[in-house]
Amino acid sequence: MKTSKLLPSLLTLSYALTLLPAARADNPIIQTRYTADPAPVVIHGKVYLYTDHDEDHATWFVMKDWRLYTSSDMVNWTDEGSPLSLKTFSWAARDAWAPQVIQRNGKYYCYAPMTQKGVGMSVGVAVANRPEGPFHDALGHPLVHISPADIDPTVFIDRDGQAYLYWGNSQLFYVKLNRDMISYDQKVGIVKVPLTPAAFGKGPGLKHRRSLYVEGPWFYRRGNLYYLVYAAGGIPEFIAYSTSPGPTGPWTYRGIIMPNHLPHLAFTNHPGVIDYKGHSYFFYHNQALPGGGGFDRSVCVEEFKYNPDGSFPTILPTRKGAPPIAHLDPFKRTRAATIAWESGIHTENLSGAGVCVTGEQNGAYIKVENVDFGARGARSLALNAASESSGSSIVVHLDSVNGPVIATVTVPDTGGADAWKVLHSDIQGAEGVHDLYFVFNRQPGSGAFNFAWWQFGK
Ligand code: FUB
Repeated sequence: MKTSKLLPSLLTLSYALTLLPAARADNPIIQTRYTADPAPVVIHGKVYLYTDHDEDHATWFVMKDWRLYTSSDMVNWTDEGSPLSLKTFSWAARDAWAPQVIQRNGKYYCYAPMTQKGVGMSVGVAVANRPEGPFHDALGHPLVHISPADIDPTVFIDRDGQAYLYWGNSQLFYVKLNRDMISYDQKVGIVKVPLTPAAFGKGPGLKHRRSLYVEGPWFYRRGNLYYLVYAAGGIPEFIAYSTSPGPTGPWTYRGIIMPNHLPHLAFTNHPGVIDYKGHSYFFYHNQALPGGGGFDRSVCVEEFKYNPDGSFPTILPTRKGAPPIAHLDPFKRTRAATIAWESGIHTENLSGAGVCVTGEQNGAYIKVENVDFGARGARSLALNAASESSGSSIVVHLDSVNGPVIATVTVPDTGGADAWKVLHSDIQGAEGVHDLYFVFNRQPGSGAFNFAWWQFGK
């Protein structure tokens, strides 16, 4: 868990200079944990972003659980906790690597690779009644194990109802899934997709004129064109793509989407592509957070537009990421774990209260972006907190961590870190659209303090 944000350096400065001045999301979009291998999916009008979780201070891929974040505006991301972990699969030994989730039959299926005890990397499938989970192992054994490199599943349902699962490192395999989504047509078997250099055309390259499939496939259809976006070229990886007139090829190499050798990128990269509310988004990971590295990565997002012929533009990583596409309504209850940017806090799933925020340090803060108080503004604030000592407060600022103060909510000793109390404050001066900063004012030696949700009143 990180306690400070991007370190000032010349490298960071050049990265920051790619910013646009308008309000935009902050990359990496998740700061409370190291996250990798983004798997976004739109469900019920919301973006569900499943990720891996790199453990802190890792010197190899040390990954034990998967995490979920949701957003309706692409800038504020709500921590939904961990919907599944290695413990979900009795046969798993380690390596909770790149998953993908899809909806079918009123259920949610998560395909995830992990090391099978005594065997090697295998792909499992877990099922849930809600996208938030909890997910349960659908089979009690792996769905596929055909090679030592069975990683990075990507799943897709075509318009005729046929589902496909692609996966693999160095070689890309696929099977046709049956309608139950937890078995596949053994007759078709497993076919290698011809994504070898010999099959490539002359796609527009930057440093590379040819590509070589490595891993991280992301498979989808747009109109009549089928896309495979993937990590390519060896280490450090760049993101390339191929297209096909059908779900099983023939594939044509189309070029590089995100080059490598750029500031803050990790030696791996991993794509996730969605359309949401009329916009197109490219998710990837970098190593930009403090303490970050090839095994402590962080998920980012950029908005892009397809070219008229369906090809991708080159997408470069930016510090500011995608712009907001909706205002956040402050008059609805918002979980404190809804965060555009933070400093010095961590999130934790507390029984009875869901994922909450803990501000350990004096001055720790949460930024919530693009909040619309309307012309008449807000007059009151309610927030739900639990504290085992008195003397702390949450100070609410507009537009910056030192901006105008609209509320100071004193947090009493509520009787314990799990004894929740709704606290109230009158407020003034919150009209129109603002970023909100909830700043934690902590007394030295004060005890545990948790923050569950907030809501403004008119
Ligand atoms: O996160 C572990 C592995 O690194 C993934 O499976 C690959 O896609 C690469 O990102």
